[in-house]
Parts: sequence; structure tokens; C-alpha cells
Amino acid sequence: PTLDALRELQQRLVAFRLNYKFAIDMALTKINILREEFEQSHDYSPIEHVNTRLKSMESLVQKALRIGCPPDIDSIREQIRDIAGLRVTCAFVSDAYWVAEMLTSQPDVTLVQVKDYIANPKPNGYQSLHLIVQVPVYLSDRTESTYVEIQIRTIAMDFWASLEHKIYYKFDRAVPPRLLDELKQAADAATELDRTMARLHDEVTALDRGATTLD
Ligand code: 0O2
Repeated sequence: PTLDALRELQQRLVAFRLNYKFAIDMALTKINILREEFEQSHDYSPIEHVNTRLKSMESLVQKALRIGCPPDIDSIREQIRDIAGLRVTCAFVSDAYWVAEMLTSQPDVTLVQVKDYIANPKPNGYQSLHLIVQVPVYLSDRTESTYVEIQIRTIAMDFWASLEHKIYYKFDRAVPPRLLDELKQAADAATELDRTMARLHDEVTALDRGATTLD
């Protein structure tokens, strides 16, 4: 290959990656608007925090290898849909669904896939609502419809997932059965905590709306 051809490839790769950064910015702005608007009219925040991550080149290559994706930009763009990732941590389970509904009902957001691991947790106990959406990225000469993965979950689910992730990699994916059992129990405890918190929140909200006593 000539130097010019390699320089051109480099330019394309940089532009390719930058596009996902812009897609994260687009989605993040949407979430922040929902968050601020909700906080203004209610007495709590449905969104506790939002994390973003742009997949590293290394894990992009690893994933392409794992799924057998052909080594060209167009195939990667189509087949690897979590290059841009956002994780939204909510107070309550109902907030997670609310965020998903508000985002996916926006006219410039296209819902591509939903994996509802809240309604159907993974066997290890993992819970989260995963959306793959497409958002438009408005560039100077074109609009790029770009895939973004949005994971939405409660604080309790997030706490569990962070620890599980650490344990999983600590043991190089071969977690001892005893720890797997305990993790599953911890996931059940997280579900129970989410239920209790939602019930308490509902009771307090009902009180605010005019009920005078709690039974
Ligand atoms: P990272 O570093 O967080 O991005 P795929 O997206 O194709 O790799 P799959 O199973 O089709 O895999 O997608 P799915 O089920 O939507 O899960 C993708 C992401 O969800 C993972 O990304 C994790 O972030 C998270 N996740 C899924 N299952 C678990 C789990 O059991 N425990 C924890 N802690 N997180 C989970 P990556 O690419 O693995 O990692």
C-alpha cells in the first residue's frame, strides 16, 4: 500500500470513531434534558447518574474476531452495535422503563432491539434493560444514523453488576460455583430491595397526595 492510501485509511478510522463519540453526545443530551425536566416538576430524580463509554480499538478488534465480523469498516459499522455505550442508573425500576419509553418515542430515535433482562434476568442474576437505538449525527455534509447501546438499570442492579463484573474478570471467567451461588442470592436480594424501595416510595407519594396516615 502507498503512504497516501494508508493516510486515507487512518483518516477514515479517525472519522469512524469520532462519529460514535458524537452519537454518545447526542444520546447524552437527550437523557440530560429528560433528567432536568423531570427534576423540575417532581420531588425526586429518576436518573441517578449516566456513564458513557466509547469502545476501545482493542475491544472492538476482539469483538470482531469473536463474532466473525469481516475486517472492513462497513461490516463493523453494521455488526458491532455497542461501540457507543451509555449506562443510565435510575432510582426505581419504573424509572428505567420510563427513560426507555421517553427516549424511544422521540422521532429521531429508532429502536432497533430491546433486551429486557429486568423482566427476564440472565441465569447468573444479571438485570438491566438494554436498548440498541440509532440516533442521527448531523455532520457538515451528511447525517450519519449511528448505533448506540443504552443500558438502563437501578442502583441496586448496577451495584450487583459492577461487583459481578469484577469477580468475573478476577477469576478469568471461571468463577467458583460457591461465588456464583452467592452472586445469584445477592441478585435476588437486589430485586427484593428494589421492590421494597418502590413500595415505600409509592406510600410516601400517596401521603404527599393527601392521605394523612400510613397503616
Ligand atoms: P462492556 O465492556 O461492558 O461493553 P454482545 O453485546 O454481543 O457482546 P450480548 O450478550 O449479545 O453480547 O449483549 P447483551 O446481552 O446486550 O450484553 C452486552 C453488555 O451487557 C455487556 O457488554 C455488559 O456490559 C453487559 N452485561 C451482559 N451480561 C452481563 C452480566 O452477566 N454481568 C455483567 N456485569 N454485565 C453484563 P460487554 O461487551 O460484555 O462489556
